[in-house]
Amino acid sequence: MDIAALRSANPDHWMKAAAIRALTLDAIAAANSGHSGMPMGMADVATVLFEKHLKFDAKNPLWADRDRFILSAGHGSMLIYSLLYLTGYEQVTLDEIKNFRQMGAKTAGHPENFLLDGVEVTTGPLGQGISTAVGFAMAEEIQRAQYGKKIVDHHTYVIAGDGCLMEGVSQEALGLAGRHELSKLIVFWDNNNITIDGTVELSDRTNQVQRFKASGWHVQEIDGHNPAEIDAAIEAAKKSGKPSMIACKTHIALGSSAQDTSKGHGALTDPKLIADAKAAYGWTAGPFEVPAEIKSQWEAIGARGAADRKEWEGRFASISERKQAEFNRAYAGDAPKKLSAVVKALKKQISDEAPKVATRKSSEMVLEVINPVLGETVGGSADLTGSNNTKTGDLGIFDVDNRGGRYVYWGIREHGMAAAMNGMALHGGIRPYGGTFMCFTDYARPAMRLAALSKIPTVFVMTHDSIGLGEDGPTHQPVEHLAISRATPNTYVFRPCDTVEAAESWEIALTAKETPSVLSLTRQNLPTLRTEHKVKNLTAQGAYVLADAEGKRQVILLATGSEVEIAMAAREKLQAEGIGTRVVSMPCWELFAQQDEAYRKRVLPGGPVRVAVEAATRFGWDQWLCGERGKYAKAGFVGMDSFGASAPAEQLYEKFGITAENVAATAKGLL
Ligand SMILES: Cc1ncc(C[n+]2csc(CCOP(=O)(O)OP(=O)(O)O)c2C)c(N)n1
Ligand SMILES: [Mg+2]
Repeated sequence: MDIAALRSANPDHWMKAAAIRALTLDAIAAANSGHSGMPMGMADVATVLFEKHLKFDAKNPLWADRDRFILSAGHGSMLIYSLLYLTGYEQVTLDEIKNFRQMGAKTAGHPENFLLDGVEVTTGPLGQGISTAVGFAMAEEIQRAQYGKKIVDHHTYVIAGDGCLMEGVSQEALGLAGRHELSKLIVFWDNNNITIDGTVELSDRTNQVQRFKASGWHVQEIDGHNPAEIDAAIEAAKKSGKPSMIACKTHIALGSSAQDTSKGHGALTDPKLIADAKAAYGWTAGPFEVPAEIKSQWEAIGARGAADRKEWEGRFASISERKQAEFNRAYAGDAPKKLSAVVKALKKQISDEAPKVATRKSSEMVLEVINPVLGETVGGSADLTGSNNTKTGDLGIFDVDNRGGRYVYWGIREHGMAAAMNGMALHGGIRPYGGTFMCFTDYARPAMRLAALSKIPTVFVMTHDSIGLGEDGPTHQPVEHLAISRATPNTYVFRPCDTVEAAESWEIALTAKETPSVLSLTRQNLPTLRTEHKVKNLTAQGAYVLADAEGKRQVILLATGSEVEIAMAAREKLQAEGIGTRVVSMPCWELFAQQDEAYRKRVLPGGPVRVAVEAATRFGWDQWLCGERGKYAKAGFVGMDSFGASAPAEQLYEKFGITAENVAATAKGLL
């Protein structure tokens, strides 16, 4: 690579890009960790993108109509931190660059969306950024249909590496973007042919250009160090009616002795290597120094969008006040007042009518009243629409010729769906929910974890939540998935026992601002247990006394979802024998854990024996079976300790002993 020739061909461009490379080297040397090669390789692409194309205003990073820039190759975090610092984002000071990867710094090892406004997506787990970006592009289309091009008209740009493209989820993302002709999605592939173990050839020979083309993308191949080619390619990508991939041939760790080798992937900290690389760049400034002239050129880039933003604000002010308020409300993630009113009305109706339905059907009944008053919901399912009951009448289907459609046929792409839903929520203005079978939580898991970590209130509608699904058998019967979901920090796991609890769960899920929800719903019918109407949302307390003991309280039965019915039947048996028994419904452990100790002790007082019943593994239950202050109550558990089996649901409940008789016997055995 003839660095001198690159320098002399475009000196202005070169020095701006060199600032990224130098800051990257300095910050990583100071941290003694990080990934130098990727920012050094992609600095030219990023410079041209920010200088000539990206619509942003560094002083107003959350401007709703900004272009979104997503660093899918999140290990190259110094690329985005350098860009944010250079262009003048206030949150990224030089001190932040100097404190890269240190305790309390906003410049974390990998970019985290909740630490910095300029970071749209938390990335690092390869493949997530590009998949999440698909949701951004879909959200943009939906919002444009709702508010018009003068209010919503921006691009989503992604930098993805070899690793992002090798991850399976990238194909789910590609297929979706191609099918929906998401023409405002533009992906730069950092085609450096290097990963950690060596060359890409060690593990892959996929022709990425053909793969993207086969998936319906517009593809260009360029020299990723030639600013004119980069500029022209972005220009062409913007004009294309398809999503665009620009394969940028680059050199990892450009200009250093580690160039084009896997050694260049990680932290380059050797002082001589750094000095030589800077010399090759013609960079004479000291560590962390950016010459004033270069910094001011970058700051001018950061201010370039200010005029655009002002014009946009003028256009925004010209739409009706009602529309403005609606837009701002949806962007803020605030639910309309009507939400609670329709939920209450439904609860009352259900308590009166007491239907016997599966909670997946309950969920649909709730969505039927919520979707019309919450214009920002976007529903969908990974090819299980009729099973997940996620589609309501008024939504319309999202498609190329119906961008306003609020229902997405995600196809058999649980992971891609979950990531894209995260993207929709992060874009702003959209409340996504999507369904699959609870068992396939596993297939969506990496994006569900990122939703929790990134504080995204995505709603995962997981139906067929136990052996109660019956004949499809153990491949489809979750037993460990509640535990996995509950083990994830910042996640609400709702397992409603009837339609009233389902309505309450949805209300909480759709008003949460920073917490994703998992709705665990049955295939089999359940009776309405909340037959006495309560205006208050009892699920918001996480657990509550559904039926109290008559006489001396000797037993507390704890249950969720489909097993609350069983607990109620066990209570009848025990009461008939004069054993005072309380039933506690626990639709959301996480919310119960958040209640004050006094409430928790009122619901679960010490003394009585406790038996939990749930058609899942015991894992996690001991925190509730154990008394407050760590003293074990006499406790039992009725549930699953193996995989299920293929048979009708009622027979399975008998076979695995999840019956009222067994619950009552377990309690009596403890007395
Ligand atoms: C899902 C996932 N698996 C593994 C890793 C660890 N990892 C970080 S970067 C990397 C190699 C990525 O190669 P590439 O995207 O080509 O980046 P480059 O070496 O070119 O910077 C790996 C395996 C990760 N971050 N995410
Ligand atoms: Mg690579």
